[in-house]
Amino acid sequence: MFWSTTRFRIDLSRPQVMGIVNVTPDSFSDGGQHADAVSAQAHCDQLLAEGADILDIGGESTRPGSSTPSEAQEWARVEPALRHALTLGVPVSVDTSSPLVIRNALDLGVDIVNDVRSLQRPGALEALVQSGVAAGVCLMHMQGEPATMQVAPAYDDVAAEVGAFLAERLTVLRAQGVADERIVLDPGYGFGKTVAHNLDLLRRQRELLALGRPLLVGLSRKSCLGTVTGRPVNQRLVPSVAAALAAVAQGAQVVRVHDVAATVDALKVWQAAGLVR
Ligand code: 8Y4
Repeated sequence: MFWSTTRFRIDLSRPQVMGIVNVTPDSFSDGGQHADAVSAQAHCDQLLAEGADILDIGGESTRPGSSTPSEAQEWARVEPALRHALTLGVPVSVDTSSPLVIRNALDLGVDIVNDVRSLQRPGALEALVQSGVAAGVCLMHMQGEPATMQVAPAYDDVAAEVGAFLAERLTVLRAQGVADERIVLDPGYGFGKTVAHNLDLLRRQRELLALGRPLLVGLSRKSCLGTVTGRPVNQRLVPSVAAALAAVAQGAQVVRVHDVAATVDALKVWQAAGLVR
């Protein structure tokens, strides 16, 4: 299976590691936007040196309680990091729901749009379709909105409902002329899901492959790993690597992670043992 993106046709016969680059203002630094841009660029270089196959760059925090930047602010944050990442020779993904950011990023030549809101914001799908470039796209399931999604997540059958949502978004994109090969699907771990929902979904993750598209998953450092292990967010390296391997064992082709070096090492052991390609 392949993932077609603007510049790269990504071979998904081996697991791909997507490294996370957050460009949100550091409240402890008084260096302003320049310092943020420099540290985001250094982070791109580091993740690449650690073996990242794809870089995912985002400027809007989806943490509950975080304030939403304007679209122009979000673009100002991510633009320098995107420009830098685009020189590094690997596919570059922009993590955004903003039509303005999608449009500008695709004009710049970004390879992938990773939208936790699955292009449901007014104008977002149009921005992708009217860009005139065949970018890749990741469609993710979320129940509710980031500010409130963890208040009372509820499902009759989480795997069935996530699958139905992703199938519907796939249909909508196809109807707009987005080729299947450009699309990957994501169960959206932690987005409007209890720990039990997340674990249920992980156990049944392979069912989502019946939709015919590859799976991208993000479990790295997430709160459900904290609940399972009792570890705070800065001590979740081992839980995160274990979760990434579990997701690959359950059919995921792309893992979105903070800790690229450790994840790449773990996957190398599986590859050496012939458990994955
Ligand atoms: C520490 C730091 C603990 C950050 C948790 C987090 C996904 C995603 C996010 C995902 C895709 C996050 C942008 C949440 N999660 N995109 N984005 N899939 N496709 N939280 O699972 O990393 S942000």
